[in-house]
Amino acid sequence: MDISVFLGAPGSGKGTQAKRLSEEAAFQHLSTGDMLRAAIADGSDLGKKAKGFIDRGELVPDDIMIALIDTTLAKLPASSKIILDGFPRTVAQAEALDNNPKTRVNRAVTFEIPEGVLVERLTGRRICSKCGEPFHVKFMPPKKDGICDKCSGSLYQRSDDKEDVVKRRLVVFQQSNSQLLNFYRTSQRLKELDANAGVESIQTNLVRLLS
Ligand code: G5P
Ligand code: MG
Repeated sequence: MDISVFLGAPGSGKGTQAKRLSEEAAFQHLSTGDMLRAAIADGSDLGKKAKGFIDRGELVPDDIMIALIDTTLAKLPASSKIILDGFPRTVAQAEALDNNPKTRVNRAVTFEIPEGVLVERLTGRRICSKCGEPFHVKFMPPKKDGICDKCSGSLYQRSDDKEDVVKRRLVVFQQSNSQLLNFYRTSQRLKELDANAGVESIQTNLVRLLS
């Protein structure tokens, strides 16, 4: 497997860019946040365990997340080119990937962005309930209010994109991010991306970093 992990603050654009690359190039996009939200919508055991943590803006415990990603990766062919969006969030999760030779991470891209822009990006985010396309009420508004440009699905706001939860998510991110960056920096796998540059130019730079 070829595994790239996307690191970066909530709202830094990981999901937006990973979705574009999975549509335009041969990358498989795996977002642990999307998996957990799907589990909550299904009412599964995993969803029941994760919901409280997500709604408070806290991390879901490592043992749950490591088991989820292990099972997901085990089902994929060895030739897969994978983007992990939102995993790992802790050094324990990063070590779990590396401990299995089949899932050792090839590179980690950190989405660098000034913290000041993130609250507005997150509280203004809207997502298509049908195809998952992300929009923003100000920066990427849909052509028709509340309706997806791509598939005409209706747009919704994530329950953890309310301002108080967003602020907690940003604090939680700061608590573990520098250790995670050090983990990949010391093993020469860390690549820095300017994530405050416009969607198209970010994508061009990203493709270069992933090749
Ligand atoms: P998630 O789902 O992984 P976060 O908090 O890590 O959530 P999030 O919020 O999904 O990350 P993102 O994917 O980086 O952020 O951002 P995005 O959706 O692409 O873009 C945000 C907004 O900015 C959108 O409106 C978009 O249109 C706009 N935008 C994007 N690019 C640009 C740009 O270039 N310019 C401009 N102007 N705007 C742009 O995790 C959710 C929860 O799940 C649990 C945790 O509880 C977590 O809080 N969880 C885990 N817990 C433990 N371990 C794990 N590994 C976990 N994974 C998930
Ligand atoms: Mg995301």
